[in-house]
Amino acid sequence: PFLQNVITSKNFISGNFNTKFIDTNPDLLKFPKPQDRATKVLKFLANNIVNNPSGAKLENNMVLPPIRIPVVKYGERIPAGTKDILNRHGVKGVIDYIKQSKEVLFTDTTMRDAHQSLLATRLRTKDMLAIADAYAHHLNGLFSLEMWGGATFDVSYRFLKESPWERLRLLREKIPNILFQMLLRGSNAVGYTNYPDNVIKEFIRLASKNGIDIFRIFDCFNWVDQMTLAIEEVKKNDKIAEAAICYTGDILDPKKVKYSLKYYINLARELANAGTDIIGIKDMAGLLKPYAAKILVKAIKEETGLPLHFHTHDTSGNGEASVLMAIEAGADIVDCAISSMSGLTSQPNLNSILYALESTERRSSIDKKWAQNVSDYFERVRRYYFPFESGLKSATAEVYEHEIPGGQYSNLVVQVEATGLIDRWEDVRKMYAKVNKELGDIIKVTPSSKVVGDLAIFLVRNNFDIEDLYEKGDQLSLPESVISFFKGMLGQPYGGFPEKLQSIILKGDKPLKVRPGEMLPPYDFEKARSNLQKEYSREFSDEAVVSFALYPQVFKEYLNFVNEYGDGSVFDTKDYFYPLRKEEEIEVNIEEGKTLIIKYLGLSEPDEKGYRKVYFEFNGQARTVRIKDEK
Ligand code: 3PY
Ligand code: ZN
Repeated sequence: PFLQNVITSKNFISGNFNTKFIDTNPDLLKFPKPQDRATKVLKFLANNIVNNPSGAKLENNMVLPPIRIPVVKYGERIPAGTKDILNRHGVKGVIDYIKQSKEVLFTDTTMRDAHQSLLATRLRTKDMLAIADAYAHHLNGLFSLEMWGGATFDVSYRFLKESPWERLRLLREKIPNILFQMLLRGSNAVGYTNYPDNVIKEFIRLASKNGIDIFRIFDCFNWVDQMTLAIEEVKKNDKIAEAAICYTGDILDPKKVKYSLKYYINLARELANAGTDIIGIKDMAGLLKPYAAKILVKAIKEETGLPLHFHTHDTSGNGEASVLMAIEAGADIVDCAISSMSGLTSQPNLNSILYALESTERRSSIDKKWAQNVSDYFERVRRYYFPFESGLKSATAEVYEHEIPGGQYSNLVVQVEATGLIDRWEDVRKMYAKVNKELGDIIKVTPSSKVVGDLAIFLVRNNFDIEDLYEKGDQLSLPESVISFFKGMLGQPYGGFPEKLQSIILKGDKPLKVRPGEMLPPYDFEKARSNLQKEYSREFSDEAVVSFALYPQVFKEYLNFVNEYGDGSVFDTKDYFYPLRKEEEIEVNIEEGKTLIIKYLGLSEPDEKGYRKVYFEFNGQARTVRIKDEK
């Protein structure tokens, strides 16, 4: 902690003081009150009971299954994996390894896209760490783990009250042998808007330093200008750049001319010229039909000669067929999720595809028994997250109509629920398709997908239709994301903006024509750091400062929350999300060997100021916590 007291004073430590030092620096003897972590833990639980911020509830008779962690052969050395190739032979070593590999290589997306797509990104670090040894010791045949980026960064701070950096560091410690991969939204980093170039650079530097090896870089409009800076920066950090093509439309349909095979081939060439090490096909909604996958993969491989990494979502149920077709056409690496976290809006099933490839030339050496053990683990863990599931029970062909990305789907359901519109979820999906058409049939992936989603919800909530946008679009208080899109703040969509609608919504203001990152003044990191240090009287790391640069409000709310309630990551998942039930007793491990035993006894009615008293037994002693009832 950054406190100018005597034991942390630079002058004192370096011996640069005389006998008057203490007299002339009285502040140095002001020591902070030791943080009472136990009180924070009780406050956190009391707040859950009174305000239930996660919205998750367990009915009285509901039981969640105990978590079972498969036993790893401890004491044995962690076997070598792809990360060792990068460590020893650099990026070129990894690329050569991919090129000479006869096997299909697999990326496991369970810790990023799978839970983003199934559980509104809520999977907590604790539940990842518990299975990390199993990955390191037994699933070292995986090419990479996609475990960071996309929405995980924001959601960690916003909803899980834990640090995404800590997640990265802790997983890296436990899994030193498998390449770590993240999803980077080009000029939007891990946010929903463009950032100044120096923020993108600093973010990539720190992500690299903390353990990311492969950066899948995309732009929501496939605008290469918004990707080159990130590609170059990744390479400067001696990491692997995987520039990705976002797929939309249908190359098989001669009526859908906007996003043709030729369009994708040209794009692939541009990305190869921009210096990408691997080329990604990012089919974020799962629209790439199996036979189209075969054509596209083959064409792009021929055009670029680069290793190809294939990513899709199984929303339609055709995802596994697309993966197999992509493999057939020469895809080098494919994304899948562990069985119990796969399917629907998530990635296709890793375990099943391993069996599908058995006895073929491109069969994988990944340990199928351990893939099952890990699946068993997640099957139980997933149950704890049921409030965040989308409700989808089977694959749906409707995705070919609405085109909602898998990674947006479960988040959108939660957003729709929070707006009180869950009864009109079907209408929102239909409106999503209409809005897309009206915006010019854009590529929908974060953040452009958020624009479409926000506008669809806005229209449904207000009982408006598309015509209302034309008739009174200049008078409506449209979502910020929509205005920002029309202003050009997300970049230039392929094929341009729908100009009539744009001029109505911007009320005649001129939109940006150039890359927003060029216009934004560089971010002043040192000023941000010193402001934070002043406000919170402590030191802030580079990682914290860049988090603040990306998400100023969310990051501060996180800091304030942690000041008041402590770090959310200490709780088991049940106790983190769900209010305790009366008479329930739990254990909280606040650090190795330090366990609190807490029993919830009951609560009072609110007093005249709206505060309730929450009664606990804490390590055998009675304790009361006052909490404002915000409901
Ligand atoms: C994200 O950017 O979060 C995505 O998952 C895009 O598919
Ligand atoms: Zn995805």
